[in-house]
Amino acid sequence: MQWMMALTLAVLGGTGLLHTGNAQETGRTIEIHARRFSFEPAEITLQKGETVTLKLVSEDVAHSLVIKELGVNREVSKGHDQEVTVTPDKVGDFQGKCGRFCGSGHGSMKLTVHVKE
Ligand SMILES: [Cu+2]
Repeated sequence: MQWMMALTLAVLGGTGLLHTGNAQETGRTIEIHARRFSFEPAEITLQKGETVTLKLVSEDVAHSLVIKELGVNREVSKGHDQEVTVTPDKVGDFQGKCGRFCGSGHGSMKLTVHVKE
């Protein structure tokens, strides 16, 4: 089922607003640590039009980072860092969350993404 979700997001991402992928693009890398029950940092700021690599690191169990509006949906298990690139093309504050149930505090795993002009 995961791949279907990824495919759906890829299709949605292709409709215009945003582009994500695994291309070897140079640019800023932001490391995001996931652990029960938070993301560290809990807030990041991106520039509109800037391609940034988000490096996901899990410190305990499997988590995922879902930022629906930026087309991000990536699972990360302990010891298997994941990189996902994102190029936001709209300004605003977007809410990321953990998409993989990881325990009682799962619902409080939030990541706020600010996209500036
Ligand atoms: Cu979780």
